[in-house]
Amino acid sequence: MKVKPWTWVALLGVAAVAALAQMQSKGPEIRYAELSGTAGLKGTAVILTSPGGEHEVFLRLEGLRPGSGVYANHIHYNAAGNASCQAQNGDKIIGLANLQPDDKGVALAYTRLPASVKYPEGETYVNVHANTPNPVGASIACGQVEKAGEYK
Ligand SMILES: [Cu+2]
Repeated sequence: MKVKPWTWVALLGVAAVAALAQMQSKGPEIRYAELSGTAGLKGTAVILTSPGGEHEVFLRLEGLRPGSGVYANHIHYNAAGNASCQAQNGDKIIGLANLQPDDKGVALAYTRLPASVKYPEGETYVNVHANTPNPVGASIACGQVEKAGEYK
């Protein structure tokens, strides 16, 4: 029997999906958030959870005022699993490294969290807080965390 060309395309497709699934089984679980906020603040958070359960959080925020100090930021969640930026109802937090803008107003922070920190169930968001008048003030930038991929 002669195999039609489209059959090969389909088989290659299946092989590619299987290969990707194989790769994902060894890779980290990936979450991300697109942050936006007051006065043109915007940024991105990427949260990698290794198969061993450790987390690495990369956060970049631009639009801060150069020389304006350090900014507290956290992953927020709650017991109901419905934490949202809009509601600002994530009353439980995982602390992240402070953000400090460079001379262009861009801040980068990297945080490693041990496997003993379980990533919260349900909805979570990354919140950056004002640093005046209190060291941890109101939200100035926020992004809802989405899941980009996970190993099975
Ligand atoms: Cu917070």
